[in-house]
Amino acid sequence: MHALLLIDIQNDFLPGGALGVPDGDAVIPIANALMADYACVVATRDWHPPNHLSFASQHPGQNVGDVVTLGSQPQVLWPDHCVQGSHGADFAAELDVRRIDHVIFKGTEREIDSYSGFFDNDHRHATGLDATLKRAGVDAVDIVGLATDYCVRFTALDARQLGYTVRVFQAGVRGVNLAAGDSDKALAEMQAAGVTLVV
Ligand code: VGL
Ligand code: ZN
Repeated sequence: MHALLLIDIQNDFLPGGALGVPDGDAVIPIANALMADYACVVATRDWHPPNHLSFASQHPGQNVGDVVTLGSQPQVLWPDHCVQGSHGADFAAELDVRRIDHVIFKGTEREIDSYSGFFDNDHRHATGLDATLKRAGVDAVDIVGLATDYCVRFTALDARQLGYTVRVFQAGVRGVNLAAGDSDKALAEMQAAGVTLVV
């Protein structure tokens, strides 16, 4: 059984948002069109407390784009984004939320980020996504959303590691590209891990 995963299609990741992904709004019509084809649609939401340690604002003297260590992982520092309950954390207004069956919140613990929809970046705590999919009888996931080089990438890699068949719709993802080529590198990494890239 296939599920469609909608990764972090939230206001703050759209152009003009706090962590706006270039052309990020292009994924919305693709997500809306795909949803009709799936019996199981699961959306993730980046959902940070206001003092989340992925925010540069929590590290005096550091700037957005600097890298620190959180848990055991290198952590890029971001602008404040997707704060729990804020407009920026809402689903994009144009997203057809009526077709979403399950919502998974991630990045909720101050001390560790969660790029993957399945686990925090230290792989210590599960978000419930794997359990939700297993309960629904899902063995294959198709992925669209934001951002290619962060949350799409780590969700796809964890899904492969958990044994799912994984496809990423290239037209339905967009990347941050802090460094030029990051998204292409992420797609190549996913493909090397057994993810099928659907053009
Ligand atoms: C994301 C950076 C920080 C994402 C979330 O959804 O890809 N990127 N938080
Ligand atoms: Zn985040």
